[in-house]
Formats: sequence, C-alpha cells, structure tokens
Amino acid sequence: MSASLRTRQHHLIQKLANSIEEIWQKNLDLEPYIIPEGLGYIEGHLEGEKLVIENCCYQTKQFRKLHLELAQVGNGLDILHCVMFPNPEYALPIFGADIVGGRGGAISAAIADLSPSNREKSLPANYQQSLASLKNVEFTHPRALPEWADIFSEFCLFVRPIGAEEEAAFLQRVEDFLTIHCQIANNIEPLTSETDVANAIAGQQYYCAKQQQNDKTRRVLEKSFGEEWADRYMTSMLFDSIV
Ligand code: BLA
Repeated sequence: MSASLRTRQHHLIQKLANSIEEIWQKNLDLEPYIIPEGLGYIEGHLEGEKLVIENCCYQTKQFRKLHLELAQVGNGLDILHCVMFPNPEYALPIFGADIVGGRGGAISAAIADLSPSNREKSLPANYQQSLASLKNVEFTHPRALPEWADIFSEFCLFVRPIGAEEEAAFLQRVEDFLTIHCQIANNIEPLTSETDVANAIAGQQYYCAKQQQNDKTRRVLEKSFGEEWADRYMTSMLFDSIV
C-alpha cells in the first residue's frame, strides 16, 4: 500500500497497519487479490469534507480475502478497517478490527475480535484455549456494543484507549489475535462435509449482514459518495458475503 495516507494518520493506526502487514507477510503465503475496478484508491467529497480511502487486499489458500483499508475524512477523522474472511472450506473465525480516531488526536473507538463464522456462533476449541490464555488487560473506558453487534465473540475488545499505555495494550492484543489466528490457520485441514461448508457460508453471510447495519460507517460513506455508492461499497467491498 502506498505510504502517503498512512504517514498522515493517527500513530496508533499507522502502527496497527504496519503490524497487520508484517504479521501477514511473515506468516501467510500472500497472493494478489483483484480489487474491483476503481475501488483501490478512492476520493469523494459530495457535502463538505473530502474522504480518501486506500485499500490493500490479498488472498491465501485459507483466506478468500484479506482486506486492510485506511481512510481519512478531512484532515481529522482517521479510520483503519481490517477483515480477514476465511475461505469457507476452512472452519476459521473472522478476524476484524476497526479504529476510529477523531480530531484532536484521541481514538474514539478501537475494536478487534476473532468472530465466530458458523451458525452456532461458537469459536473452535483451540481458539477458545489460546484466547483465554492471553493476559487479561484492563482498559479504563470500555465501550458497549450496539444492538446489531451480536456477531462478536466473548473475547471481543471494544474500548476507547486513553493514553500511550492503553494504546500500546490495544496494539499488543490485536497482534496476539493475529498471530494466534495465522498460526492456527496454517495448520488447519479443510472441511470435508458439504453441510459444514454450507454452514460456514451461512455464518459469513450473517456476519456481513450485521456489519452492513453499522449506520456510523454508512453515514461517513454517504456524506462523501451518496447513498447508492455507500450501499454498494458496504456490500461489495467492506462486507461482501459469498453467494
Ligand atoms: C464505529 N465506524 C465506527 C464509527 C465510525 C466508523 C465513524 C463511530 C466511532 C465511534 O462511535 O466512536 C466508520 N469504519 C468507519 C468507516 C469505515 C470503517 C467509514 O471501517 C470504512 C470506510 N467496523 C468494521 C469492522 C468492525 C467494526 C471490521 O468495519 C469490527 C470488527 C466495528 N465500528 C465497529 C463498531 C462500532 C464502529 C462495533 C461502534 C458502532 C456504534 O457504537 O454504534
């Protein structure tokens, strides 16, 4: 990904973007992913402020889409969005992270999770064990999930990190999630039953349908690109489920 936008963003976003790419490069056999025409680098400014979006995607045997997106509204609102969609032939959860940094340098929302991607909404036992063994970290400002967000696991971290120490603790936790995820993904056998694959597809469809209900994301996109474009972007680039 070009360094232009990244170097202008909140330092926690820069650090997490660098970490995500490093962990991917180190642990996965990355292959190119064709981003839909015109959606790699995007600028919009319908009402008021300019929105710039940079997308970087890969795929691997176990992941149908690894997506890292950086966005900036005007000069102040910085956004990192990352999702790792598994290939449904592998019973892997969905890694997702979102950081929203407001004007004045504070992060208002930092969320990361390994979310179940099956109809039963359960994480595989090896994930439960690895995640439960991570050191417990306390944040002074935990945030409550909105109503649509029943897709996240019990290990979901959703906070407003205050100060350098909490920002570092958030970064560390996301790095731990990613490392655990890549290690398990590298050693997993594909599913053999069509029913299990169908279940994994349904799980991803449910996850995407819920994420598409995030009005805060939708509104930011609508303001710069209009309703129709925002809807298409949310359903075809951010949360494209398998049909
Ligand atoms: C919140 N997401 C937000 C907010 C904004 C965006 C402005 C509100 C911040 C706040 O409440 O402090 C905006 N996020 C964006 C935009 C993009 C983006 C414009 O990714 C992309 C261009 N969102 C995700 C992923 C997760 C996620 C992968 O994209 C989780 C894994 C979660 N974002 C998420 C949640 C909220 C949020 C749960 C809080 C929503 C709320 O409180 O209503």
